[in-house]
Amino acid sequence: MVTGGTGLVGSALKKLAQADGAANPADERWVFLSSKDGDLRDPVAVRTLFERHRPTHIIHLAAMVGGLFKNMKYKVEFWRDNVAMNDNVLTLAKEYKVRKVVSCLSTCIFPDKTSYPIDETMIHNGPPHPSNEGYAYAKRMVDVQNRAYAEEYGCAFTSVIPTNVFGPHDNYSIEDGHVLPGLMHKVHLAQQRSEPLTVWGTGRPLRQFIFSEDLARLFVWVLREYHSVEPIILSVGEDDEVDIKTAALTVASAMGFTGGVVFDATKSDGQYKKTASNAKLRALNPSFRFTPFADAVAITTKWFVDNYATARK
Ligand code: NAP
Ligand code: GFB
Repeated sequence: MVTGGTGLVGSALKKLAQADGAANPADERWVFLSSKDGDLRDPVAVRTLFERHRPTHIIHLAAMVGGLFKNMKYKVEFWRDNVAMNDNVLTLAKEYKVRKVVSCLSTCIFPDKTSYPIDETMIHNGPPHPSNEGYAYAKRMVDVQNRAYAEEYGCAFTSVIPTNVFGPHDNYSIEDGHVLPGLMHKVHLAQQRSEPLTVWGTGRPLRQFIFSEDLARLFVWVLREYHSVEPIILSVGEDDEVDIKTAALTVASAMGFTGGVVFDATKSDGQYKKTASNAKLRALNPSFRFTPFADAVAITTKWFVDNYATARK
């Protein structure tokens, strides 16, 4: 059972799980949930879902999610909604004896004042960047819950820590989305209006981006092959980190945008960097290969333009 099965990550997972010739064992049945199947903030709705589906394994993706600017605006809701969803899912997973739960943290929840590269042992070593402290503390509690359920009840609950994700089926909202989908939307509009592209902030912050379809492959690997309660970072390497300016120019190039690019430094840069190490992943899954960033951006921008009418924006 995949909660959040209709979002950016869930859609990539659905494409993988349902791909022709997917290496799924014959007895494997995947269920992808959206909020229309039940509001996970409501314990009664969650119980109804567990009664209906009796999941043996759960990939728990559902969350209130957004970029820097949405996080700055709605810290209360980011905390309350995510704490409620996470507590309901883990409580029922224990009650229904689910064999494994893989939940989702994020590299933005790590301490803001930290040494680099960040690794999995550093989650609780200090406050997160204030811009997303509502989301970050809610997510950090999943790690605490996972360890508590393992110690007290022997539950096989674990979590992954993806870096910034992008791909088809993202939320392309300029106000509430993440940087890459926001820039794709802005480039599309700038082309239509013959205007320059406005990049928010200075363009100097650094980010590691993971393609949603790569992340989906890693989720299936974690579900089947990773058996620790400790979180594992799922990210491209430190060397693949790019600054926001480079990311913006990569999007513009992929979309054939030739207009001007301006930087609105009155808008927040947010965290300057959150450079994460993927050494643990590389050690456990040495053969995994990431899609090159420019190729993944090209795939995503094509999807966005082709599906502009129906894309979340
Ligand atoms: P997304 O595109 O916003 O999708 C969110 C999913 O959660 C949707 O399927 C949504 O259902 C569902 N959902 C939201 N509120 C719900 C509720 N109250 N009850 C039931 N379902 C609800 O998010 P995403 O980017 O795929 O993120 C998936 C996971 O990855 C999240 O846990 C997020 O924290 C984590 N993550 C994301 C990023 C990133 O850059 N995107 C980075 C690190 C970690 P509807 O479609 O019905 O609204
Ligand atoms: O993806 P993003 O919104 O969130 O990236 P974070 C924000 C960075 O991109 C800032 C710059 O440096 C912005 O100034 N930026 C430039 C833009 N142009 C744009 C634009 O058009 N839209 C947006 N959104 N940013 C988030 C966390 O941090 O990371 C979330 O707040 C989540 O909780 C996510 O975990 C993965 O990478 O800064």
